[in-house]
Amino acid sequence: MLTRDVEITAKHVQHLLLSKHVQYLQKYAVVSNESYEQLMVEYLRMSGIYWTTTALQLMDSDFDSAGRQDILSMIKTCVHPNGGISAAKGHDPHLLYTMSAIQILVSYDALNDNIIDIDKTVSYIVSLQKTDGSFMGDSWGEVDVRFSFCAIASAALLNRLNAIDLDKAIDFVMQCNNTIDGGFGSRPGSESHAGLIYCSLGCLSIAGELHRIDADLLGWWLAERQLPSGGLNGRPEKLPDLCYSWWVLSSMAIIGRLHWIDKHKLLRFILATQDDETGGFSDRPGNMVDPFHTVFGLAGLSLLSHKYSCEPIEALSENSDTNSDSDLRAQWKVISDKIKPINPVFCMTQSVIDKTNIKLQYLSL
Ligand code: 7TP
Ligand code: ZN
Repeated sequence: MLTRDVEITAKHVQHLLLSKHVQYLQKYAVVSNESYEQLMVEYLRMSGIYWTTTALQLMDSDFDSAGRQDILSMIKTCVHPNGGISAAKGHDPHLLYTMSAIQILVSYDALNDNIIDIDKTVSYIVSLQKTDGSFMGDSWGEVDVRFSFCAIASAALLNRLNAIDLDKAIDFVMQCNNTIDGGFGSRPGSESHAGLIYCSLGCLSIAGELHRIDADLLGWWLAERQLPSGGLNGRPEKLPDLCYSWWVLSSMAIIGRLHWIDKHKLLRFILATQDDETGGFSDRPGNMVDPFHTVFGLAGLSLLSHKYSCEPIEALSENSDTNSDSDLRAQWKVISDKIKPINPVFCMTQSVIDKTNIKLQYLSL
């Protein structure tokens, strides 16, 4: 079978460029100064702010209180009379940006600062649930298991899970489960995809319904996403992409099978996607960086360095140690010291989730 992959060489970056990433992201965090990059991504700005601020929080570099106020005021301009939140002022509300805004507000401990009306936001979420339990992303009506995750995770962060019909919502998520590979697609009968598996497992973890999946079958499919380069793809025969370090790893962490991938090879791939001039991470080595891949690169490193409990692969490669292997090994301590633990369901710093009432389920082997 043909394998589509990239090659990682000694020329690629092999250590974490922490301060470069902070510099890169701080440029994006400034809401009032409409830089060229920001205008380019106006249609997803609320998510861009969530990616940027979460990445900075993971590196413990989010002490800019002026930025916090600007961001809270910006969110206020995106709240619609129906309770939904849009990507930017004047755009239509959508569950995607409603969730991003809620994630930002929770991480800034600003849920009760009158930026949003929680009751109205909850009724917006409730209004998008259909009779089969699925959720539409907005009033245009597209249904996707991603929107189930946005709805369930948002309701949980607002401490109002009881407002939605969770049993029916989970029944729909389970209809998206494929018995052939244990994965999940966007709708019943759709092909499995790592991003949708993450969304589905997030729903099941919040609902405490993870016993409904075949974790060994799914864990096997997820482990098969790792390519010889060490990078992960989102489904068979696709190129590796850094953001799948998050979608696949967080899924494996939720089902207690994170140690089924080779963490050293993946570390080498993730480090190689950094840009040593501009800072930030890209999808593949040498490509253009963006805040999206930057947060998921850092989040993947966080999971790998804090959550990977068994070390069978490390033990195996111990005797074939070259100089560059031991340099790479030394990076683990730097990474776990410099990047805070991440929550695998919400992709927010674990310390923020610990302050909420949210109960999450995880499987163990
Ligand atoms: C550059 O082309 C795209 C393609 C899709 C830009 C955005 C999208 S997307 O909105 O559908 N989306 C998120 C996404 C964002 C970026 C990006 O963000 C660039 C700059 C910024 C500033 O904040 C880049 C890509 C991207 N993608 C596409 C992608 C990811 N990996 C490979 N590709 C081609 C993902 C996409 C879907 C998405 C996934 C998760 C999520 O939480 C929200 C949206
Ligand atoms: Zn990607």
